[in-house]
Amino acid sequence: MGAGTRGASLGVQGLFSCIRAQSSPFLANREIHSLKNFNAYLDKDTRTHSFAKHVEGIKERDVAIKALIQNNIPQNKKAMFLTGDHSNALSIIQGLRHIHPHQKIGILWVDAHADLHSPFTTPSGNMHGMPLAAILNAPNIELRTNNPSPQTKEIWQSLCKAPESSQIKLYFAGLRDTEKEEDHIIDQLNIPVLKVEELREKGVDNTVDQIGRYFNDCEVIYISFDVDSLDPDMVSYGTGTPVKNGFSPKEVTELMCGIIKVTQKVQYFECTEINPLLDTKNKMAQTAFQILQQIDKVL
Ligand SMILES: [Mn+2]
Repeated sequence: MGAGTRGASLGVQGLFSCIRAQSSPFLANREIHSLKNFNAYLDKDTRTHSFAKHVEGIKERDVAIKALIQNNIPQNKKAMFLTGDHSNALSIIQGLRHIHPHQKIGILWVDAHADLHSPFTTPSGNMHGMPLAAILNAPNIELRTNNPSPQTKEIWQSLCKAPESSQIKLYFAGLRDTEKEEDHIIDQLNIPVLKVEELREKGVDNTVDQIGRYFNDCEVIYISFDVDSLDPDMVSYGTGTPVKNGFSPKEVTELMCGIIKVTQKVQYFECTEINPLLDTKNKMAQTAFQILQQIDKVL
């Protein structure tokens, strides 16, 4: 529902297919909770919500995601979230803030995009570009380009609500396709950004130390891995918004595993935006599964 291109909802099935094709024990002995599919909302008229497409469905899913987290993930439990598009992260992180109401949560956002748009600035209306603006409650009214409907504004505001005592500290990795409205928030809130070239110049160990230090005052860390952080020419175009010149699978694996090992605070890991309909032979899901296996060993 959050993506502009259809097919991301098949991403998790694509991942499960390749796990099963390899007869991997990855899914065995694991507590698995699934969410129902809300895609009937894709067939509804979206004109009321042109600056937050399918936001009614995303709101219904928000309630379901938060309930799933509340009922199944106690505060000390580790969890891996496999999602269709990146709008899910909005509700996952807001839900996790309810089970960590007094803690500072570090977020490592591994993505080609900053996902910092709001209904007031979005050029597309696609909500997978908005999760972080909701989480940071940064609607960016000063740079508004759109006039969302009262109905959109009301639902958007409800998605932005989180326990006030929970704090968020964000670090970007792999950003290379942002808009000026997003750059404004990055500057304003002083959010650090690791570029692909910077990782190559400094090396993984130095980079991991630097990010680890940044998260020193966080009690728990969430890594959000959008597969479009990967280089499509090296890996696959099986994702909704591919951007050239991204990380290699090895680089992104070493970076994320390094953060997990150095901080010992990563409790939540998310993998998102695999789109098998845009892929050849499920290559993106296969690559993501290789990465997930490495993550699972150290998480
Ligand atoms: Mn994203």
